[in-house]
Amino acid sequence: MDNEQVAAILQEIGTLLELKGENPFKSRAYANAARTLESLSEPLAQIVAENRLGQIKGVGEALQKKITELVQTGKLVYYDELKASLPAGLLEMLTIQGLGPKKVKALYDKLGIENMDQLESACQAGKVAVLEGFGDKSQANILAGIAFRRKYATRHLLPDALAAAQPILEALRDHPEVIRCGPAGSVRRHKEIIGDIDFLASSKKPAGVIDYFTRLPGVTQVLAKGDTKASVILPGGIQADLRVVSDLEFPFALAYFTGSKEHNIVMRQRAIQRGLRLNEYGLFRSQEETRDPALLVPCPTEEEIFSQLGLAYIPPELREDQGEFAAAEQGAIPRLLEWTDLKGSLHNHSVWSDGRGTLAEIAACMEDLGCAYWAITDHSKSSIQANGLDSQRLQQQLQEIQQVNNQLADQGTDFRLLSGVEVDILGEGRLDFEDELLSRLEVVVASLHQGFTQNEAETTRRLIRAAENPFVHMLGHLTGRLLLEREPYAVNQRAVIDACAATGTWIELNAHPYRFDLDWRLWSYARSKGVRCVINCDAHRHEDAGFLRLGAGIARKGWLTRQDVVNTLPLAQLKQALAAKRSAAK
Ligand code: DGT
Ligand code: CA
Ligand code: CA
Ligand code: ZN
Repeated sequence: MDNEQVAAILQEIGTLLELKGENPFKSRAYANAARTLESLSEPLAQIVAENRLGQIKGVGEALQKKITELVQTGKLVYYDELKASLPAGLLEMLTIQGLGPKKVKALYDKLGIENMDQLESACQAGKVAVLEGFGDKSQANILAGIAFRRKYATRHLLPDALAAAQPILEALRDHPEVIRCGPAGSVRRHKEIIGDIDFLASSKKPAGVIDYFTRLPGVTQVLAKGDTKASVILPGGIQADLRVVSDLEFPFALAYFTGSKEHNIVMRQRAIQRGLRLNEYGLFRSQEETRDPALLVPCPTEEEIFSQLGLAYIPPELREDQGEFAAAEQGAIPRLLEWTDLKGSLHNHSVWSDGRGTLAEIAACMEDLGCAYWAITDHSKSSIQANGLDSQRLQQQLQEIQQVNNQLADQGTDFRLLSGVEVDILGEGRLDFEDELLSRLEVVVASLHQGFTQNEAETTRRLIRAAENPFVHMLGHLTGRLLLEREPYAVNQRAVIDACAATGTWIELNAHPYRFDLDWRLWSYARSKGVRCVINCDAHRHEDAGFLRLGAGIARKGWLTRQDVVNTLPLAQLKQALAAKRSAAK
């Protein structure tokens, strides 16, 4: 068990003890110890092995025993028993706004309420209002808090969060008392799923900025409001927090609130190793926690903070503690892909299957957006629900693409449509079309759209067989996941990546925000195997071209550079790249 896991359990023990009504000093001791363990610079396993737990401040004998048990066995009998002694629903009740351990304990002791549903019924029956320490207002607040939790499931797709954040950021930039501002948190790190939006601003008059923020159009509810921070609900039910700091503090607060939490922990450890302390207020020449301005190491920008800690600048997308520190120490952070490097998308649909635009409309629109090419890869015949093309219609479409391209050439335009198909991968990895037909198409994407229920070995075999076909350029949306809707199907992704490496097959990064598939966490592995990425819109309408930008952000999270991404190539080179696998197979 690593330091973080041990810290999380100690933290939870503190909460459970509070719920049991134990001595507050006891529960606080656990919470404090958890914080201390989080910022340790060496693994607990080593400290335990060398019998040095006693040297850590705030870790007495009883805690030493428990930490040792956790580190050595991965379990703690005391914790398991404590947890079993209370209903599991109590912890969930703590997530309701305004309900702390004391109140949850009172509700449990006096009314026997064990979970959120029971709490809701009790409130509706008026039983909570009459309890000592509660009252009508408190009961109404609890009901509102429960409704809120239900309605606003706290996970949102990235583009929804970006769309909600955009007008707020513009409004903040317009405010005369705002010096610097920007997004932080998971939005700035370009995570595929967002819990809440975090804004940060610097100002000499924070209270005025907070007031302005809570009154902005689009703020549907104010959850909390103080002098320097506020939480609100934006359209779509997304929660947004704003913190306002001094401009001196801004870079430190930005680094802190950008996270991730895991990344921050390593940053703090690095500071401690250098005899410094890093927190949201600054970097201080101090051996203990402080925010004393006299001890501050001034850093006008985030770059300077990294530099003080012996690191090259780490782009926000990489701040996940996934190897960025080793790279930044050696000055080996790659120059990441920019979305403007992308020249077009190689997996898109038209009215011929389930898309909206005609071929001529798509060509005009994508040319206008500045693309160099756009592949038309409509569905194949087995995708009946998506109006998939049979071989005859596909051949008609080929002719129409030729006509559109001829017209483009006559107009002296360099933009071209590319012919193609998104061919279904059928049972045992057979494809929906014969090789002969595939060989006449410029771009072949092979995707799984059916038979998800099969076991992992079978699905993996199907994908590998598709990759082995010399006419398949790339595998589409490898895991079939639909974020917040459908789990990925069981597939051994690394085995498929290995097969793509062996056969010279590319893998799609499907940039549809429901998919972002292949996941960013796997691209480092694919890259290490020499597998190239294609960032595709899977466009069904013109607006979907905007997915290229989102996909590029996900590719950046996957450490990808321009060289790793096929559709950064200009048309002539792309055509060579498309020909390579086929000629190698001859
Ligand atoms: P989200 O909102 O779930 O999508 O993810 P984040 O990363 O935006 O998380 P959030 O909003 O809870 O907090 C924003 C950042 O603040 C987070 O990435 C790191 C920092 N932060 C928050 N709480 C802690 C903490 O307990 N310890 C440390 N080290 N950092 C924290
Ligand atoms: Ca957040
Ligand atoms: Ca937050
Ligand atoms: Zn598709």
